[in-house]
Amino acid sequence: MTSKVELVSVVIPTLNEAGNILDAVTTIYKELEYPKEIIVVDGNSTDGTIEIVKDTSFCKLIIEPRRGYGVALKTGMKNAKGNIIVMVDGDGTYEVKHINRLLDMMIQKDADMVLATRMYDPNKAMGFMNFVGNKVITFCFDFFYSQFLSDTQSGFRAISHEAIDKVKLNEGDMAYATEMLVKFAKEGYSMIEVPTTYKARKYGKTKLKKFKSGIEIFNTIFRGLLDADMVRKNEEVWQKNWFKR
Ligand SMILES: Nc1nc2c(ncn2[C@@H]2O[C@H](COP(=O)(O)OP(=O)(O)OP(=O)(O)O)[C@@H](O)[C@H]2O)c(=O)[nH]1
Ligand SMILES: [Mg+2]
Repeated sequence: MTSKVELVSVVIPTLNEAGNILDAVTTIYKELEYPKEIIVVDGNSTDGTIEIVKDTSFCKLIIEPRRGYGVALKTGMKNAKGNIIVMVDGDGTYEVKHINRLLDMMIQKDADMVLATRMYDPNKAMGFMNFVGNKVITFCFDFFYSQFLSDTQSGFRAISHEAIDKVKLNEGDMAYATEMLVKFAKEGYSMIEVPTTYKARKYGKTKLKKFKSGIEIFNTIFRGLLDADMVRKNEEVWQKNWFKR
């Protein structure tokens, strides 16, 4: 439950995002209407990302040499001081100017997590394979965990710091984002969405290995079901989340 925003820690993982990161952080710095800190967790980029972040006066830079999207986010969150954490990619694909929507909704609905969904984007800019993969994963997640999400693979989320500290996350790469949803569902934490748009990557390469990540994500979803406690909690979670919508 999040009834007040004291400080927002924006955590941004980057690996060779020199053409994207400055626009992302300056937009967040200008647009975010709540007290904030911006933390960039870089995986030792070689394209100038580190220098660009250092040149800004308002970003805290952490170098995390260990590989993995989840590893980077975990390191950033460990260093976050805010009662709310916003995670978002530094790759220019998310409309970061929508950041206040997530926080406003978090307060309004007293939610534990608010995700920005890209599934209602009128421009349908997401790649076909990513769209289909996301839909299948999201259907399985919603079905098995009694949730109502439309974009489980969104990496743009506002999260209660207290809640994320209570769940233990083990995934080091892209499945980290799904493991977070599975563990939040198990705890009965509320997760809701606000709409955003999607922009195709203009600079750099994707680090997403579709096949490897797909297997890890499904593994995470099905492993979570082995916990018998989940079955008992499902009805309770469904009721709570349905009425929060
Ligand atoms: N620090 C760090 N950041 C990473 C690592 N892998 C990916 N990232 C960053 O995490 C974010 C997500 O990675 P992306 O390559 O955008 O993956 P994606 O969002 O699934 O794929 P596209 O947006 O479609 O390209 C980006 O900002 C990356 O730069 C890593 O090993 N270390
Ligand atoms: Mg991305």
